Amino acid sequence: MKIQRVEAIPYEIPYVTPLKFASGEVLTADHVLVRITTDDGVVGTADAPPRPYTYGETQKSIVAVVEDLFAPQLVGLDVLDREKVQAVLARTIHNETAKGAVDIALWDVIGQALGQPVTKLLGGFTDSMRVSHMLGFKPAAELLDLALEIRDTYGITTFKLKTGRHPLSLDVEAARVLREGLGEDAELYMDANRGWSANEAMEVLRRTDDLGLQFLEEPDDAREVLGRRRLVERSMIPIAADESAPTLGEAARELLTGGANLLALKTARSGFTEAAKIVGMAEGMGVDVYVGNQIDTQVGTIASVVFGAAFAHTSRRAAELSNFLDMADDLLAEPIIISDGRIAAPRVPGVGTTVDEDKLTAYRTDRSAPAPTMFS
Ligand code: MUC
Ligand code: MG
Repeated sequence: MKIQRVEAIPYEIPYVTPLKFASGEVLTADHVLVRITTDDGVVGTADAPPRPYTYGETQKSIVAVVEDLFAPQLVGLDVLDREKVQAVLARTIHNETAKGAVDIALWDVIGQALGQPVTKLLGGFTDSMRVSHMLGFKPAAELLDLALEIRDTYGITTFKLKTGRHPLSLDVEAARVLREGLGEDAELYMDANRGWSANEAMEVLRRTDDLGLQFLEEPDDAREVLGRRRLVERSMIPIAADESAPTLGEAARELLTGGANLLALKTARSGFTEAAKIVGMAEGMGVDVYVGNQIDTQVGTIASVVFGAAFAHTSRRAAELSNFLDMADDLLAEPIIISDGRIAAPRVPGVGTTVDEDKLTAYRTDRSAPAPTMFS
């Protein structure tokens, strides 16, 4: 079964609740849908969410890299020759989100061709994932109201608080208000998206010492190696690498040089193939991982569920799977259901990323389409 066509379709869906964090803000999902069609008509799908402020990829760069650079090298390859595909992608450094989407779309093809859910092909460990919800910058009282609403509506009891604000007291106050309002049983952790210096992060850790935070993600710029190492050595809670470790090699480097002792895994930027290698490495080194969120649509989220549920190591901790709730609409044909704080892994062959074609026609921006209507 050979790859016949690789498409990268830009589309835009607005956010109802924009997400603001230390390194950026998301008002519109200006993503790229990647589609791979085989010579016998199987179509694999994946979502690529550009995060320009973090990785430098844009919607335009993803379309260009997928269609102009990767597609000519991929067309004609057998979909099961996975290492040949990886060699094509690995030849070009960076562009992780474009590569991740190509990889996931190919896994979708493979699952459909074999008539098996991809979560089973990857490992088949469990049938659902516990959800963590990510809270962006807001005044502390609003954050608590939102968290309580999410908890009461969806049964979610794990929250990631976006931090990295100045003055630091805003972050500390938000964490304190959430802990007091959500109670001791809620799981709370912070992600500063490099917004602090290492010493500022130490100060926040000191001031939140009594709040039972699970861990701290990307507190400072990991390239300032000595400051980060000092922080990891002194912190009582794990320090997680997110954007400092998007690839297998970078994850290895951060763990071995003392830049982190916990890893965020994002299928949007690692695909399934590289993410699985990171899981194996982390497991061997006694390092926990958790499935993160690149501010994913439902198409991206279902891929994260498929991956997270496949392995014991990824399903241990709650995964960030609910920020599609902030969007006005989505492309996934069967909307994701969050029930009792969990999302079920699809049982259908492939990844389960079937797209609503009418919505795609309405939201894609590469053709003159009818004015987007909101679908209910
Ligand atoms: C996160 O964990 O940092 C914000 C930017 C991005 O790439 O992902 C999000 C969430
Ligand atoms: Mg992060």
